[in-house]
Amino acid sequence: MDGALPGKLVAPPVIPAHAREVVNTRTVTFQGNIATVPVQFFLDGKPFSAARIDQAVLAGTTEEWLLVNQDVFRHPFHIHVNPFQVVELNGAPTGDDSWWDTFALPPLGSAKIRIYFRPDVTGLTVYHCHILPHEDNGMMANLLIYGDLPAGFGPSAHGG
Ligand SMILES: [Cu+2]
Repeated sequence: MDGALPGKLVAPPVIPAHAREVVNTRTVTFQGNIATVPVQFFLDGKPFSAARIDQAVLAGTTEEWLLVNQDVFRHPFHIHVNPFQVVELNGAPTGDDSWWDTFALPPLGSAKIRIYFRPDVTGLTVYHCHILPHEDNGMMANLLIYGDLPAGFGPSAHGG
């Protein structure tokens, strides 16, 4: 990337995520601790670290992520690059085809989402809570979207 703006905006995928084969599932948990100063927020029990890749996904595939909010606060999940569809909310099917880049997780609730990782965009990106004091105090994680890998590495080598 040379820093130039793209010449056109990217439309959501034509085939909805719920109509695509799910090749991998993951669970991401959201936790908070307001007993500390400053407060701390975690994804999968860990505060953000720039030195760690938390999830690695294969470009061109669809994944289903169960987002579990173990906190008493609402946490709006936000992910960069690829939009997602919410297929279940608190375990109940949504029947909703809307594309989201941010979706509020209810307190002590869950959302199951499907993400189609478009094949033409690879690299490192992030997902995080979209409440600034939460993401700034730990509730963010690194996502690697990878393309071709050397022989012997593939979807079975996924983290998460
Ligand atoms: Cu939050």
